Amino acid sequence: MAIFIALAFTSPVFASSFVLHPAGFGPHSYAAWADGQGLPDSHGTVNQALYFQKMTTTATNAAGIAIFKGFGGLPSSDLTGLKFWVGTDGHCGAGAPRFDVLLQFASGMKQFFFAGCQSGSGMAPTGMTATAPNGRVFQQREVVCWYPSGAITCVSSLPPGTIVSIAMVFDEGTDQGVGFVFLDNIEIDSASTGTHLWTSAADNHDPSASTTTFDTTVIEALLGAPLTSLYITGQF
Ligand SMILES: [Ca+2]
Repeated sequence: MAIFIALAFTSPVFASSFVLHPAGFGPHSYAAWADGQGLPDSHGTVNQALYFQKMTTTATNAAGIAIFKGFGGLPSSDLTGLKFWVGTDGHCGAGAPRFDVLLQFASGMKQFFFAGCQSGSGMAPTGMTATAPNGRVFQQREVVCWYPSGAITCVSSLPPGTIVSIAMVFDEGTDQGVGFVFLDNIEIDSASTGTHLWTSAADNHDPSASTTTFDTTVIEALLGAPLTSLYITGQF
């Protein structure tokens, strides 16, 4: 409990801004904006995509991760849509890349709810595809249901609770697939704050936060929980 309290008071403050923080932990694993790899951006002509990799075994404690700030404190019902465009040359597995929403219930307990890229794992194709200037084909996928951590049944909506954090996690390694994926046009739809779309690092309200962080203290503060909690079954 002391660790939780300490993290709460050392959290970076980006009040009323919506920020995507690329990050990574463990060997050969990170997320970072990559020039020339994605679909056209809303600002400029760099055609960035958000690259995730885990170039090691799945069992290794490592992941590429991106954490969103600005949604903490909103009720779970406020989250009306989560989408991204995934490069079809990359890994789109049951568990990675995935959206992870951490909710806190009235009881004070927290739980992760996740939706994996692969069809049947929480996300599904919308039917939209596009080819990037470099030739990479992207397919849009959206969250259609959520797996409460530890559960085997996908629920159609999040239960009542308060959003602690939203993240994307890539932790399936080279034994599960190619060990990387390019994502673009990452979209979070909020009933109260509107549509938030990241086509490149330039869409961040805090561009200085677009540089990949490997500081686990910072990552855990953004996540609102220890990294080990990503693998806890049930509530904690
Ligand atoms: Ca882009």
